[in-house]
Amino acid sequence: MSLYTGIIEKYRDRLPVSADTPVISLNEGNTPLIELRNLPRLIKKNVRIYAKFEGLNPTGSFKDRGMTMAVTKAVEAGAKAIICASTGNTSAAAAAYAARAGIACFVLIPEGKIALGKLSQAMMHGSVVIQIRGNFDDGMRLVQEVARTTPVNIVNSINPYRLQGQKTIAFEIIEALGDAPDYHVLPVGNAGNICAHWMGYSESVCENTRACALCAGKCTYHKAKTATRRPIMVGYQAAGAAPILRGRPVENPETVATAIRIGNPVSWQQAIAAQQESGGWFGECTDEEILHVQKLLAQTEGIFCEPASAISLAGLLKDLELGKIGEGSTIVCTLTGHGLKDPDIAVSQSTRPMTVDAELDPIERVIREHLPKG
Ligand code: AN7
Repeated sequence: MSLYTGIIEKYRDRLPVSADTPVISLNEGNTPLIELRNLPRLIKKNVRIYAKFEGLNPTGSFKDRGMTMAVTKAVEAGAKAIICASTGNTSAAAAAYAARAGIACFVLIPEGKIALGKLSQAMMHGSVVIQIRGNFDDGMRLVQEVARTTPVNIVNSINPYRLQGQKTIAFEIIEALGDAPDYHVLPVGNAGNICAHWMGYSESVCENTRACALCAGKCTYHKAKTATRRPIMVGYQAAGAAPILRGRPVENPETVATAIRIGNPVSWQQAIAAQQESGGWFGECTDEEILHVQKLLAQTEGIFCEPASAISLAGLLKDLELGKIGEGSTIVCTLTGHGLKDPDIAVSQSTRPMTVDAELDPIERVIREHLPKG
């Protein structure tokens, strides 16, 4: 029998764990890489676009990859309680993994600004939910302060184990494609994930030569590696929460994509380093663009991601249109969270269901009205 048992077991040789580490896992990772078949045709571009659908993780977002590592290491160190500030997904993952580990979990969330699905997860898994009259950045600051005076282990991405776990997404992509893609596009909020992706890609290529110009793929070190190159990294921020693009913190970030409603990202400098080293860039999308593409993806490809995830595709479509990403490219797009996380957004922008009498006639009429023509 060979059950898949999560990213730590799978990539144990590339993660900071030992044989005695008590692994806390919900079998996260191993998410599908889905080729978008209809969108490239629709936009008339000869490109290969793959969606890495992280919404299919146990709690519905990529945060599970980081949380299995952070909680595992916390438990190994004897922690009895973890804490995080969150726009929603981190708190959902922290709550679930803490429950699995049998330890306490405290989450600080901005009052009224996290999606219903995420709030329900934190509550259902029994974490102590503290809503603050402030935003994520306030919460992040308070978490760091309170961790100095109380015995709680921070599981935000300033905890280095988080990014260690999240880097495994790059390992899976390389395995699936046989090498790194030309471009990797993703949303940027607190900016940890773009750094984790870059770390994962970087650890997969020959360190001596990076592009392997010297060894030409022949040295032993190179042979132990899984990729011959690294992708160009492109990160997208919401127009109302784009500190990296503005070059300064945004005091009152606002966006419909509440997951990335962050004005002062913790991993700002490392994210810029990843962008520069890879030869990539940052871009921005309006709320309108985000919601349009969320729906487009749901209706042309059958993939339902949350608004913060759709920004990666919204930005990609713009950059393809501008020619910044050329024809013939292979692009991977991280869809960071599931659309079910935010049912309010989905319902508010979709056609209302109709109500009819429980009779054959009206139903038949509706079907005839809506059948494809021809
Ligand atoms: C769906 O949950 O910061 O740039 O507290 O939930 O690594 O922060 C969420 C972030 C993208 C941005 N997509 O990733 C939190 C939190 C989704 C997210 C991001 C988040 P980072």
